[in-house]
Amino acid sequence: MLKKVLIANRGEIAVRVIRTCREMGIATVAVYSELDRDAMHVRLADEAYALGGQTAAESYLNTEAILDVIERSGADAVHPGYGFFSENTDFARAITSRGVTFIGPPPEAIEVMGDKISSRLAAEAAGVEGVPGRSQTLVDAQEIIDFGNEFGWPVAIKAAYGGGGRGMKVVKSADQAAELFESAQREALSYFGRDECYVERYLTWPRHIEMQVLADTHGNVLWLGERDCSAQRRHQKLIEESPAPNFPDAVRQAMGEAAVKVSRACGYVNAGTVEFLFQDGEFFFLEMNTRLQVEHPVTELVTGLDLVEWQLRIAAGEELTMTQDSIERKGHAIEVRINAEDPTAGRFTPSPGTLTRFSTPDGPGVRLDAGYAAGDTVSQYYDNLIGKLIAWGPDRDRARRRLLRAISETVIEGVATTLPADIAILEHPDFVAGEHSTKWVEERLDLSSITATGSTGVAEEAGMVRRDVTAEVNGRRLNVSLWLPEGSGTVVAVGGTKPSRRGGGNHVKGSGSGDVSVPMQGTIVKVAVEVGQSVEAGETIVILEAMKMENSVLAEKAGTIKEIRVAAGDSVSNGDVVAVIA
Ligand code: MV4
Repeated sequence: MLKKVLIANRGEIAVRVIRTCREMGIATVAVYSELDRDAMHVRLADEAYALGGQTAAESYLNTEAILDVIERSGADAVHPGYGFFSENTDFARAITSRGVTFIGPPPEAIEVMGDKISSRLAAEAAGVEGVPGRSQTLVDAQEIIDFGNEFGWPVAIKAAYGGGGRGMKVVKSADQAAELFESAQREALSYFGRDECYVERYLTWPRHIEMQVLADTHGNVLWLGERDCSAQRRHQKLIEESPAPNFPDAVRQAMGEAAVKVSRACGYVNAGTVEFLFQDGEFFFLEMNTRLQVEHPVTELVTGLDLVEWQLRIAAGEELTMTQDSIERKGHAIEVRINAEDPTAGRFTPSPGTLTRFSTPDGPGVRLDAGYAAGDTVSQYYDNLIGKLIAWGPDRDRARRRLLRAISETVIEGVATTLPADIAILEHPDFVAGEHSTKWVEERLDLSSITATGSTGVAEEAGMVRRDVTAEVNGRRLNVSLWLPEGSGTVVAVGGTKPSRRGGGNHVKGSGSGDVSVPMQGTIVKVAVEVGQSVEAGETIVILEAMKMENSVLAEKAGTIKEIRVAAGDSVSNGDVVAVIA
C-alpha cells in the first residue's frame, strides 16, 4: 500500500482525500499557498509545506515547488484532486519519472481524452457513438451546409481543442453557416490557441448524464452508475444526483457498458467519468473526464463504495475485489454545491470573504464535504466552492426533502452562497418531476426574486441595511429583520459586471467617514480624482479590480480630496484607506 500521499490541491477535495487516507492509515502531506497557511486541508493533514505565492499559478500550479515538497516529505504518491494538475500530463510524467506514483490514469489516456476529436474517434473505434457528426476538421462553411441539409438543422460547430462550453456555435440555418464558422474559428483560436472546428447535430433539450467507472491495472473495468448533472448554469453545475430521474434501466445498462468500452479503448486506469448527452431515449458520447469529479459523493452514497479508497488501492496496484454483478445501487442521492456566490436576481456574483458563521447540518442521511469552517476565508484567488451538501434517501423525493431539510439547518454568514438558488431548484415542479435539461436553469427557471442570505449579515436596499436578530415576543422566539439607516456599519454591495464592459460597473461604498477605504482585496486600476478636487457624495474615487470585476469605490460624503494614498497598479487589502475627504 501507499505510505505517504501528497495532496496537490486545496479546499474541499484536499480535505476529502485526507479523510480517506487517515482511515486507511496512510500519512498525508498538504501543500499550501500564503493565503492558505491555516486552511482546513492544512489543519487536517499530518504534515504541511509552504509553496509560497498567492495566486494558483504562484502556488498550487508551481511544479518546481511541489516537486521540492515531494522530495523533502518523502511522499510516495501524489493525489491531484480535480482542477490544477489533475489532467496535466507534464506534471504526471515529472513525478512518475522520480519514482513517485500519480494517483490517476496513465498520461496516454489523459492525452487521448484531452481533445474532442481524438476522444470522439477513440469512442467511435470502440463502438460508442458521439452525437451524429463529422469527426474531422471543417475546411469550409459548405461542409456545414451539406451536413445540415443531410442531418437537419440546427447543427453545432465545436472547437476541436476546446473545453467547457466555450467556442460552441449553434447554426439554425444554411445562411448563418459562413458567419458562425468564422466566429467559431476566431473564438477557438483565442481561447485554445488552435482554430480547428468540427460539426455535429445540435440537440435542443439534452440532459447531461455521466457514468462513473473504475479500472485497475489488471484489466478489470467496472461501471458504478450514472449521475444526472443537468441542473447547471453557464457550464457550472449546481445540483447533481444519482440515479438519473426518469432513466430506464436498459439505457443505464447500455450506457454503463458504453463507458466501459470507452475506458478500455484508451487504456484507462483509476477512477474516471464518461460524459454523455441524453435525449429522446438515446445517449451520445461527449467526453471523458480523467479525474475524480466534484460530484463523486452521490455515487458513493448509492453504491456504498469509497471512490478515493479505490483510487489509492488501484494506484498501489491492487485488483478490484468487486465484480460488475456485485455492484449494488441503493436509494437516491442528491448533491448541492455551496459556492461563495451571490445568486441575487440570478446573477451569481463572486462573494469571497470570511465565514463569520458556519452552522453545519446533521442528522439522518446527510453528508457535508466542506473545505472551510467558521472563521476561514474564501479567497478571491481560488475556486469559490465552500463545500457540497449531499443527502441520501430511499427514493428521490425523500432524498430531495432531506436535502431541503439539511439546507434549512445550514447557516452561513460573512459571504453570500448559492444555497437560495439550490432551494429554488429543489422546490421547482420541473425538478421535482425530473423534467429539467441542461438549458432549464437558464431558460425556464426564474431566479429574479432570489435574494442572498448571509452576505456579511447585511443586505442593502435604498439607503437602509438589514440586520437579522432574534427577539422574544410574549415569550415566543422570533427571527426579526431590522432595516437600519446606512452608516450603522460597513456596507458592501457588489454587483456583477466584467472589467471589459464599458460603463456600468459595480458600486462599492466605503465606511461613511471621510476616509475612503476599499471593502475587499484587489488592484487599483484607476484613481478618478486629484488632491484638491471637490467631490459629491456618491462620486467615484477609485476603481478597484477584484474578483475579475471592476468596482467603483464611492465617496461617502461631499468635500475636498485632502489626500490620495494609492496609484493605478497598487494592490490593496480589505480596509485600506485609499483617499481622505476633508
Ligand atoms: C452539445 C449540446 C447539444 N448538442 N452538443 C456544452 C459544453 C460541451 N462540453 C458540450 N456542450 C454541449 N454540447 C450537441 N451536439 C449541448 C451542450 C450543452 C451542455 C452539455 C453538457 C452540460 C451542460 C450543457 C449546457 C449547455 C449546452
